Amino acid sequence: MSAPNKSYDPVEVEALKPEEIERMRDEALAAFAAADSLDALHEAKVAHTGPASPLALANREIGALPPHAKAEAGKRVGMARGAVNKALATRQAELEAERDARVLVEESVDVTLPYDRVPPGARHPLTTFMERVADVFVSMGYEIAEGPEVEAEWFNFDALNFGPDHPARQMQDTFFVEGPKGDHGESGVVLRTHTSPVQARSLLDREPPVYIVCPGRVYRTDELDATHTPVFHQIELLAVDEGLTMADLKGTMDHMVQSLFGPEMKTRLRPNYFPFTEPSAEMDMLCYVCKGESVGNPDRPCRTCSSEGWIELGGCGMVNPRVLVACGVDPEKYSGFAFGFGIERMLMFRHNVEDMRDMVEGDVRFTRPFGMEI
Ligand code: FA5
Repeated sequence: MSAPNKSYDPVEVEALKPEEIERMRDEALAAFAAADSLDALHEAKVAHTGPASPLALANREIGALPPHAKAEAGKRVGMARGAVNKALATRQAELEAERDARVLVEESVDVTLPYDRVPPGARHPLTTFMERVADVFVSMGYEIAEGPEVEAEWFNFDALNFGPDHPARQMQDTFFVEGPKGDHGESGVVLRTHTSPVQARSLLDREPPVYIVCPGRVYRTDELDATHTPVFHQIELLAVDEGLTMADLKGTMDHMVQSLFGPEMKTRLRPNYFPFTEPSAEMDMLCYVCKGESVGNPDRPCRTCSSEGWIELGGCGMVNPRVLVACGVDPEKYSGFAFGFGIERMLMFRHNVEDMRDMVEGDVRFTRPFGMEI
């Protein structure tokens, strides 16, 4: 093995010449200064301080120098590398600070902006009110029942003891989807005019005792005006059991109005006629605004009940035994009561709505004050 060359001069090694080292250093410093992003700086770092960079290669040359030349060459290369690393760290810090400042501006959040420009939707007050009424009966053990809106004429009329010539069957009152068919006038198809056909459907579907409540949409050929709409909602109640009387009907209705309007509320019955109930009645509830105190009291008029003290709720009565027979229920053993009323009218007087058209036009200025219940 040959000894190191004692006369070896580092200045003579091309890569270690002072001007070469200075050139490498200056090129590195220029590259760092020119880097205008952290990515560009990273590329410059690899090129000028990585294992294949000119200064790293020069550093490797030092190992082959004789001992007396190593120190001087090492010092020269070391100083150059120190300057390069320092410039790299300085430029790195500058570019990071620039990036942080830019991100702060670009990603800043204006906390004064509205948090949500799309107003949230909510269910219609008719829907939420109808469910609230149904819940009163569900809490008493009633079951929710449903029926089709496009209904057989038989369920809508015949099963409920409407005679063939009853005026409600006329085209002027009922939307017929299909007229009666054949020479014998077989049942046609109608848009149901009330929720009462669900009474017949429920009795055919179940064995007594039957306790059902049916909220739903119904249709009549009424013009849209302040108190009528051709599409509206009703709630139907039916109870069929042994020993039910009109007193059960009244007690149930008293409970409903007290749940919805307050404990001091009560109902009253007035005679009426429905083919499917016998006896039949119109049910009124005490005016929840004046509690009847406006009657005969001109100093305290009440707009809600027109100073009559009572508000009409809907129709009711004991289920006509003919309906029980048509649905296969023994009227000797079972009796029942039924009740049906319009949701729009109830919502109107509960919230002092003067025009029913406001409920159907879909204007959020009407629905918003009812709250955003979903
Ligand atoms: C009936 O529809 C019977 N089925 C109710 C019934 C059920 C009686 C069970 C006996 C036993 P009536 O035709 O009166 O009854 O309608 C009931 C309610 O529907 C009315 O009190 C009213 O509040 C509402 N109503 C009727 N027509 C309209 C309409 N065009 N727009 C809004 N509400 C209406």
